[in-house]
Amino acid sequence: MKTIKLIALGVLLTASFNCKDFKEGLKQGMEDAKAEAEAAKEMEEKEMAVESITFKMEAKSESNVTGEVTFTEDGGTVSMTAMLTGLTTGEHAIHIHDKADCSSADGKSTGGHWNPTSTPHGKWGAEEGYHKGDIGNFMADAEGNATVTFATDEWCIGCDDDTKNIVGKGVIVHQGVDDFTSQPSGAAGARVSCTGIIQ
Ligand SMILES: [Cu+2]
Repeated sequence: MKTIKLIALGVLLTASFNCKDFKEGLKQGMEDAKAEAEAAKEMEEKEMAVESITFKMEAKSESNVTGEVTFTEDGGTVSMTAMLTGLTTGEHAIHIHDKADCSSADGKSTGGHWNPTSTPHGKWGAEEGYHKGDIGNFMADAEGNATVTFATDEWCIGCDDDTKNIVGKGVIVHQGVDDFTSQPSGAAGARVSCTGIIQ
């Protein structure tokens, strides 16, 4: 009789211990799942975060070319929209140059083209190579206005990749047309408008 009681007690104790373990395991599992879901949500929010920066374009080389340029990063793509006014009617070049410094009257304080991959100058996407700042040419209408749009996944706003980060660079609008062949600048003439890309 005594033995039976002891066995019964033993079974009872084992059962209650197992139950406690099970409950703790379940609790831990639920906590882990919650933490995982929170981390995933955070990642998603980070990926979905849209960053947008806007700068005023400053007239250079005694031109009247002013305007505004906006860069927006969304889902790994940076889009640029430049609204310009005061241009001469016709085609002009626009590039990203190496420095965000528009202090000189001729805009040359921005240095040469932004070319972090040390490739030849060319048309964007060209097999022979192109600078990360080789946006290209655009048309100004009869009133001297233009809207330039461009988008690429080869830029970023403030990321750690120096071959992609446009922050600290400058936007230059030229009086002339980029011929996509002259090295290293495309022979696009005077720099008529400038802004620094400063975050
Ligand atoms: Cu240029």
